[in-house]
Amino acid sequence: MRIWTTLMAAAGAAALMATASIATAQTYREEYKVSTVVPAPFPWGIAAEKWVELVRERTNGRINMKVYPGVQLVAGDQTKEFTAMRRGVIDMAIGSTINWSPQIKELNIFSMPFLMPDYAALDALTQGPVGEKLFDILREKGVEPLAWAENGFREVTNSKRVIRKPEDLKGLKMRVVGSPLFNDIFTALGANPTQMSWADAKPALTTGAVDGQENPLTIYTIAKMHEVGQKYVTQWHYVADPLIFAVNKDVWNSFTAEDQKILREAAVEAGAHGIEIARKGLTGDDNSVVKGIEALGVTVTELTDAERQAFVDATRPVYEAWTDRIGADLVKMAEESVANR
Ligand code: X2X
Repeated sequence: MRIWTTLMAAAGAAALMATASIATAQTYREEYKVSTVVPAPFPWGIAAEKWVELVRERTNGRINMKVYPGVQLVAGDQTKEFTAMRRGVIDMAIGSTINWSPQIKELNIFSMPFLMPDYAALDALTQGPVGEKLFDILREKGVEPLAWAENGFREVTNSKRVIRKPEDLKGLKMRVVGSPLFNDIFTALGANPTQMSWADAKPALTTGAVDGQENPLTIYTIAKMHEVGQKYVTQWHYVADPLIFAVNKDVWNSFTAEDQKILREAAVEAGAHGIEIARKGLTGDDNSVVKGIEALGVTVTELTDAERQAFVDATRPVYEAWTDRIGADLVKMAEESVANR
């Protein structure tokens, strides 16, 4: 009798488990779409591929994700990516804080000119109370944020001349993206900024519709911007854009707790890997990215502290105006995190 009961219990448990796994398989979709702006071999795209790969491995294929680069799910308009993810047109994304800032004004914190002097400052924001606060805000807005990765410190390039002082930007037509904050910065510096998606940027540089742009040097190198006339690069490190891994709320809630954990841990790992390659050749003793750009016949200018200060001063009114728009409390929190890094 006891044996019979045990056998029945075991059979019952097995049946239950089979039902559970069928239910899971039925609720999960065949594919989850992951949006990015650029594909591998940009560090951004590599981080995305790594996430997909780790999740596939660790869920034994239960969660099958696919990267859709070029923000093709929103016809190339990167400033619509966040809204599309919130509405479920996009399931998941690894997005730049710049591209989501039109909907989440607080993400403009990373675009405050000269707030972050170095990578330690950037890390102090993403890994500290500012990062936590931003993740809370994202959660309130209907997505589940999981981890950080990195596009990088954005340097200014152009086809006309060396930029060493604000006056050198005077009259230059500059491609900018995402936030009106960039319009304000470049206008304050005497340039003529134009908002444009990444898809339109390279053609505009090729035809000379614009003279310059700003982007991390990994983007400059991999997109071969020297071939579209960008012969002058100035390392002014004025802002940096981290990337955020996030999932639409309903999609997130459809996963089991076990799978949510896998997704989150894989995002953290893929993000760390992405950050490592985004900084390779740009940190410590390794300046191979800059050397590589110079080897293409491009003039790379590093500013002295005094030269950099002139840009800080010229953009200070913009910083102050945007402190109110972003929220004085958050800006103060960020300044403190930077000071205590
Ligand atoms: O469009 C850009 O400049 C890029 C690729 O860096 C972003 O998506 C913010």
